[in-house]
Amino acid sequence: MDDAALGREAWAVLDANWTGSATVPAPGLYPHQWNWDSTFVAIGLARRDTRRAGTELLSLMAGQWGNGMVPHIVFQPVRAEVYFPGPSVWRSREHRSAPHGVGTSGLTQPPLQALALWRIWRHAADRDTAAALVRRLYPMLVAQHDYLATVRDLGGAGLAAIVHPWESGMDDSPVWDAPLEALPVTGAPYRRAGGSCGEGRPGGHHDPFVTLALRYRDSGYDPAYLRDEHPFAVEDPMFNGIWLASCQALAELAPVAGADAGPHRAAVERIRAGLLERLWADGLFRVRDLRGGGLSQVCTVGCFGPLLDRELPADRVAELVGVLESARFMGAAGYPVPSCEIRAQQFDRSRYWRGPSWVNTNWLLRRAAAVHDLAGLARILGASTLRLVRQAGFRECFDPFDGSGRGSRDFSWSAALTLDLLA
Ligand code: 9WN
Repeated sequence: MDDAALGREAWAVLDANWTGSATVPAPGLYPHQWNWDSTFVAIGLARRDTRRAGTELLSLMAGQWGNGMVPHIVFQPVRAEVYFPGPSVWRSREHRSAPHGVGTSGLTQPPLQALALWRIWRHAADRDTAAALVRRLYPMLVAQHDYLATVRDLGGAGLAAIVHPWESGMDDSPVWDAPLEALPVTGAPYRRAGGSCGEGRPGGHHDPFVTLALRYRDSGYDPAYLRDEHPFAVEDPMFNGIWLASCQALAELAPVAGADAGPHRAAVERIRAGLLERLWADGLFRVRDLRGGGLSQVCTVGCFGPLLDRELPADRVAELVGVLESARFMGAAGYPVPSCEIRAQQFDRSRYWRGPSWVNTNWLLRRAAAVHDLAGLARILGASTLRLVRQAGFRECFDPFDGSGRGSRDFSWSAALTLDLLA
């Protein structure tokens, strides 16, 4: 299939998944607006359609809570209870800080929005529309970053902690196995519907997932509860690497919004120092369990998140790229980048975030390669991602050895990021 035909197919997927103000991740299984899915869609549209990319971000931010949190799901009213856990579980509307016109989850996802806005700004042909969008979104993004820097600095060292695996966007990654196994045993009053687990997902993880969400909800989404009692608190290199890149983006957008870039530059330094001091061990960034588990031994695609920092010291970049290109990851995979290192006992080529390759993480690593002037690596990541979607379609994820598709079909971020790769 030539580039033009692939592009047309990508647009068709995005149009089919468009609700009129947002793009759902895929037909069927995911009928609402998801935080980082929508933001990847905005990134994919940045060079193609400034207005639609902006609408995507604005509709997500309509779910932002008064405390700055951007929720991981903004529910579509018509299909409210199709997905579990739906709005009746999260009960966001009962919380004083949540928006009242729209139902949302009570958790967040990686803060990619400022990076997306920067790309829209950078590529927009219509400068006035882009500038107006920056001015509108800038205060919302500042509030989001303030929330992360205060409520989520559970380790007290400048990094944001996630309080549920769903917040990582990589739900069943093996890095959560140990913290989940260490959870106190409690009753699980809700069982997640089997259908929501989808192909290849370990249903066994979902009871602790729901229990954790309910405990946080029942605290009234209380920051003091998160700090003192919540049993899952983890510093994740991908979440924080994305946050750092978004702080760099806000520093560049601040003058457009008539604001001072200084606080964003300070945040970049703080997050970088936290990443290097707290998460770096044995040649890689690792996940830190703040509830006593220490640093994770297993290495996943998330460990490369801090490569998004264009000022990461060159020796660290070289070490990380060495691991990425080795037989632990790209070197032994036909279709990079496997979501878990191939030699790990937990590696499973067909199970969701435990082995398959994903278009969104390939895109992030390609971006990381580009900011470090690693043109060869960026080219390989772009070309192999296009090979995957050409051969198997816009699937949710892919077998890293034979490239066959896994999970949902017509998956929005796979289509949208393809448009960016083709541009
Ligand atoms: C829970 C929507 C989301 C993605 C995540 C992916 C999966 C949800 C689920 O689907 O998570 O948020 O139902 O398992 O892991 O990255 O945002 O596509």
